[in-house]
Amino acid sequence: MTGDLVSDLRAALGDRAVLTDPADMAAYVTDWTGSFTGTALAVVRPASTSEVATAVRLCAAAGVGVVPQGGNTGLVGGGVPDSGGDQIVLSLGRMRRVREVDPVADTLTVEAGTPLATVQSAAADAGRLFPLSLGFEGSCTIGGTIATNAGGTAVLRYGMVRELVLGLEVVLPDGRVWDGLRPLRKDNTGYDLKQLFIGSEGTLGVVTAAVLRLLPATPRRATAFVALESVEAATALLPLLREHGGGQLTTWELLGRQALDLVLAHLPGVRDPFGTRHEWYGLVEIAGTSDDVDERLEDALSAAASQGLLLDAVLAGSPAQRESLWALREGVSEAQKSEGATLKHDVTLPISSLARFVAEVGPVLQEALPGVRLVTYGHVGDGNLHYNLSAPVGDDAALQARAGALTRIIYDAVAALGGSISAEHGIGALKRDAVAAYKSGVEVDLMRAVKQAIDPGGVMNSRKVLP
Ligand code: FAD
Ligand code: 2HG
Ligand code: ZN
Repeated sequence: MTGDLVSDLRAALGDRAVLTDPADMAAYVTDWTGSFTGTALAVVRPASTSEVATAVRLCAAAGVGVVPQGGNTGLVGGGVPDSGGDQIVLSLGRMRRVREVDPVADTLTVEAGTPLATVQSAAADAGRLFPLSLGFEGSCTIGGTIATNAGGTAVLRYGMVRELVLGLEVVLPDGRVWDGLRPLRKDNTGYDLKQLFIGSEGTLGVVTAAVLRLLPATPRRATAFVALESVEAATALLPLLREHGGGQLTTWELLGRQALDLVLAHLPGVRDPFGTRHEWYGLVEIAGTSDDVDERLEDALSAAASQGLLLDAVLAGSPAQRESLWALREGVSEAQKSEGATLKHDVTLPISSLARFVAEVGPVLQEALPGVRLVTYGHVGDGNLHYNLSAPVGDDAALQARAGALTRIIYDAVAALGGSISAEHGIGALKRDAVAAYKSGVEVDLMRAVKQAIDPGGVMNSRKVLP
């Protein structure tokens, strides 16, 4: 049966669109973190929406599951197959056309496999801004960011992907195409179907194209890297930054010393901007169209210093300096990966509880695994921490042996403080089983009902997200 499927896919899409050689498939069956590796019947690379529809229809008829994949930069193992070897990977990598830029509607229509950086450039070429911004924007696809409802470093101002999408084109699990590719700002005709697919991590359908909102360009950027005494200082600074930012505050990021140490140890060409060590650092950016962004930032930092919330600050005086400050923040994932075994926890809490969370959980983790390194950083302005752990120096095995217990300590503390175990990376395979423990029974029932209604045959990425 499945041998027939591969022949049918080849006949319909062409030989070059269907990979079965393990060497050709290798890059598609292991994720960026290296923690998730599986096997697949085939990797299918359609070039158009109708080819996606054909591939999904053939898989559904053969009873074979489909794992959609964009740039394979996801951090929860959602875009790679498991070890069952009975699914196909459907890569959107060949669908990378910008279909339309509409200056009147202020929208951009793109195919799902378009890299995020290409979307940003297309917006810039039109004198506008597509504000989604994250570390691997050259590699991740717009379809992947939609499927995960990605966040990044400008959520504080512009919101998550969910707020940037006006319309979607989706291939459904039975191979039909839902054409919701509309640029409408207002459409109150019942359930907002596109929002079901955004953040569904490929479990309800394959996103093939999207209409995206464009925003005013922000050519003037004022950026500072600051030293802070505590997480409390970082959260106390937020209202000040907001007040002085005057609606132009775009980024407020946090970095613990351990995170900075890893960046300084592993990334070439970076340096500590301060002469002395500090416990915590922040990266702030105010962006707009006029030069007052510099003044706004300076005023905000002076006010913060006079209230004792700031220990030191470096302002970027040139684009090159801005890049080097951003590199310290954006390099953490890569640096932590180079350091060895990592346990990722992309958590979110009410902002007012972040400091308490960090103060209370750290000592409990140290007791559970002496020497464990707390690599804490993230989007503090959104209440989102990447509360990642690295193994005690030279002892990756200890971290792996205690992984379950350490994660439970963190998730229990998050739940007790009213937070969520995934802020922006999703559930995928990594957190699938935790969902049952940390979402309510009603929520899990509703999610299952949606899955059953749209994908009763369990074709789409069915071993992910739902417990
Ligand atoms: P993939 O990894 O290929 O897939 C991700 C999920 O979406 C999978 O479940 C997959 O099945 C599904 N999927 C992919 N394409 C489609 C499609 N067309 N239709 C339906 N389902 C699909 N995330 C943030 O939110 N904020 C960050 O700041 C951030 N920074 C990152 C930094 C680094 C260094 C890395 C490696 C990742 C980062 N991420 C961040 C993770 C983030 O989720 C991804 O980078 C991005 O959103 C995924 O895009 P992708 O094309 O690589 O998707
Ligand atoms: C970031 O904010 C990303 O840098 C990646 O979301 C976080 O690697 C991680 O855990
Ligand atoms: Zn992040």
